[in-house]
Amino acid sequence: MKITGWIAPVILAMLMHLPAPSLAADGGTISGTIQVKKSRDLPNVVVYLTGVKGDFPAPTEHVIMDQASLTFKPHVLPVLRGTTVDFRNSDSILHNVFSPDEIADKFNLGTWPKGEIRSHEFKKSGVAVMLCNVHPEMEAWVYVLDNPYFTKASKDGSFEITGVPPGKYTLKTWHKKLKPVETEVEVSAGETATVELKMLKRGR
Ligand SMILES: [Cu+2]
Repeated sequence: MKITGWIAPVILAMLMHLPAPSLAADGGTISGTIQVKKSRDLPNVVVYLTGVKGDFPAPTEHVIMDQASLTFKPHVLPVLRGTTVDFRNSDSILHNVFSPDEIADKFNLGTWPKGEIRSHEFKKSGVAVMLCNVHPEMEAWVYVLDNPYFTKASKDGSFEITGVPPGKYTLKTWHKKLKPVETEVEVSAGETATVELKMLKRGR
């Protein structure tokens, strides 16, 4: 799979309402491609940087995770630490949201009807599973990150992180079924660093 030009990931990011990191004045760009065996896994791959220095205040804007057609949407939601996620019920039946994970403070928001929202603020970094006690098949993941330099891969495996302060970082990936991979990346002001990654199934 090849990068199809810079415009494709940008348009996809806009369509998918991915978090847009604020543009640092002299930032650089990381542009990459991920290869996996099953391409349907790609839109659920989180790509993020570690080792970025600085304070990143919690966003004031809430992020929505919808419950529609008996499905959490999106299935994987990366957020900056301190983000409040609004869980909306868009179905005509009752849903619940809870998480057994410490990262999510083991919250249980109860059960609520269509059109209503209940919220949780994610204060710890790491990954937490979201479940519904009414529908055991419902499952989603919130990945809480320490800095705003993250994104999700596009359907074609391409991704782009912009406005990255110049420096050397470790770029990491996460997917619930795939082994995480990481690579060192050096970012220079006004330039684009390219990376190519391959993710294999966990347990190999
Ligand atoms: Cu449900």
